[in-house]
Amino acid sequence: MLDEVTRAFAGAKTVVMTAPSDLDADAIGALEGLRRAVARRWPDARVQIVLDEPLPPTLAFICEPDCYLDAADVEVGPADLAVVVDGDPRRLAQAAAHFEAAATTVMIDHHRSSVDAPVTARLFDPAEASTTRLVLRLLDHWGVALDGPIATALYAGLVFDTGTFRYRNTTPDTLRAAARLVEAGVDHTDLIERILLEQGEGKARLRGRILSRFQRAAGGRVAYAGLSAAEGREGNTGGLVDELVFLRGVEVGILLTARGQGKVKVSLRSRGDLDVAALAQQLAPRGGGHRQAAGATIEGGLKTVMATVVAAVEAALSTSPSR
Ligand SMILES: [Mn+2]
Repeated sequence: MLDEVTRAFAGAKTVVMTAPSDLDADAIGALEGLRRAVARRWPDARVQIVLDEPLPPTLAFICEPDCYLDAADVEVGPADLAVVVDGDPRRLAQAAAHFEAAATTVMIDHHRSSVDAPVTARLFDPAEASTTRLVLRLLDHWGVALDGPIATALYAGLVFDTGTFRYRNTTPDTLRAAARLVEAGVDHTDLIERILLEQGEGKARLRGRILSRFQRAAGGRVAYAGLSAAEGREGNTGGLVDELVFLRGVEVGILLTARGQGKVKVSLRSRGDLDVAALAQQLAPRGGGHRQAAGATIEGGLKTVMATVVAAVEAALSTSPSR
């Protein structure tokens, strides 16, 4: 996989890179680490990053914000190589035109639901904690030495996707990679405060609403809460489902956020045996993610979708013994 992906980069004079929406620290960290590494390894290559949504302002400090362009503002020209990181290219919107116009396509990803993505070459490992860990593998293969900005970008993805080394995807290799990145110049505490601990006032208030209104199902093994479309606009809901799954006795947390236009965003977290990526795929054709953290967008009203999803989780749990 490393050789095939390296050959794709080595032969490219023009490269377009992207990541599907709901950009997080792993997606931006992977794009930035890769952008800087390509600039060092193949300085003559022209690299453009095109996105379907604006760069999240809270992540601007881990990258060079001017390099992140709106896919709709960039003319589609057939690049030699298109790269998608941290997600399936079938989830791209405007950026899909850029991706599909390229002669060669590469995916660097760890989402198990991306396994059958239609690309020329891939660096894919669903057992890997973050996409930035895969990018570090590639940098090592290329002989690109770590510097402060690259290490910071890669570390951002590693701490975000492991919840600061708390989730089950944290392995001895994850911690060794983390140690290397910190040695290369990451400010560990500053980065974790900015990426995981600090929150906007809107998000803090949403957290309060979720914690004051959640309900339980399946004999207490499930905790779920819903937010209206208006509430969902008050703040970023990323990661708030963790408040539900880490309630004592709970194995599956479900956060449902109405998105307007008859759609509901569903976030699922599991800390038992239930594979929520499989469940998300069953609930919606584009649903998916990781075994313990997944999501889907489902058509319908908040109450109807809530009833459907809770029933699906209860049915799935009924075949597995409680912890
Ligand atoms: Mn990721």
